[in-house]
Amino acid sequence: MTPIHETIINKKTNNSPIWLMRQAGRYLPEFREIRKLNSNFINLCLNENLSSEITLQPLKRFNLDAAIIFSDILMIPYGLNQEVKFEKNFGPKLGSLNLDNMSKIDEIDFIEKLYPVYKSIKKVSKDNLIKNKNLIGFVGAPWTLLVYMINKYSPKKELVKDFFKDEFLINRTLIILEKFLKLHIDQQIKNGATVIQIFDSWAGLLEEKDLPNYVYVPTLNLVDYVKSLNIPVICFPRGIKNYKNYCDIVKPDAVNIDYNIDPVSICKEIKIPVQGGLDPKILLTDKENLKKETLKYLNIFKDHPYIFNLGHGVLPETNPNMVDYLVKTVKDY
Ligand code: 1CP
Repeated sequence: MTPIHETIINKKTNNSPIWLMRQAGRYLPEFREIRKLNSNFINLCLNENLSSEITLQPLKRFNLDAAIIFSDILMIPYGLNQEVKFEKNFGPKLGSLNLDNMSKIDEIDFIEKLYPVYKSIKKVSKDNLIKNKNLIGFVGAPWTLLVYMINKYSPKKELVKDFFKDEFLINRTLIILEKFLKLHIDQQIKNGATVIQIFDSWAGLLEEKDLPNYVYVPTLNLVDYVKSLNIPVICFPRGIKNYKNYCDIVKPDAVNIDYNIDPVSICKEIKIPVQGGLDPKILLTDKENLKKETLKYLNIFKDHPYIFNLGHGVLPETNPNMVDYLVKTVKDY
């Protein structure tokens, strides 16, 4: 059994598995090298030779326990025929959302459009570097995808004023998303993903009263689906205030915490395996501070099933030597 499966399934403590969100990405010079020659991000995700190579890049450098497939949560709106572009220094930009068009997409067309992603997963799963390690497949949670699809760009600043105006559009989109997210999860598993992570990066935008409708119910449907396929599922409801409520209702196999939540109270309140927490900005400081903060999380969770990770993705300005130091600190613990 892999170290991550030991932690999630057997609730093993003290074996310190580690992987990092955005471990494949712009902080690695070997990624930037490929990215420079491939200005279209979607096409890069759809190039199975390059995306599988990028997926394995961090495993060549660091003693990580998992690879996460190089793709993006916005491949789903792309697969549903909404235009998706990534603009330099701006982020994602989506085209208009056409419900009639989206309602007509059938499963075969969708799978065909995203086929290179699945082939890339298959390729990585056969590589020697992934032996006794996990290959993490992922999806965006329905709420976070809805945010991008309706807002059309990152809600970093705010949601558009009339975001909730068209209830019919919102409800229909959530139903369509559920269907195709299940399909996407299924295809990733069929091609070799051994863990699924559900990213709800914008769960923190919602008021408590709206969580059942937009976060709990749609995510629970996906979690139950992954469980039915006998694959562990990790949820990351970034920015929510009450992780305990979330875990009690959604019941993922493990939960990733963000860096704003107090890990001591999480450890006390939450019984399921926990992942992550360390602020990625700590990797921008110095080794002494990184070691101190890393040991803080390891000590707090030393008797709890715990997978080391960050409280959000690795920042592009991170020095790879700091990532190396982090992985070694965790492995030496
Ligand atoms: O070179 C570049 O400009 C591309 C930057 C980049 C990368 C490396 C984007 C654009 N996506 C990715 C890969 C990616 N995205 C992965 C696989 C690699 C890995 O993790 O190692 C994963 C799992 C994601 C998931 C993702 N995409 C999320 C959920 C996690 C999170 O960061 O909160 C989200 C919200 C996205 C949307 C997205 N894609 C890219 C960007 C810059 C963003 C965020 C936009 C925003 O701030 O709203």
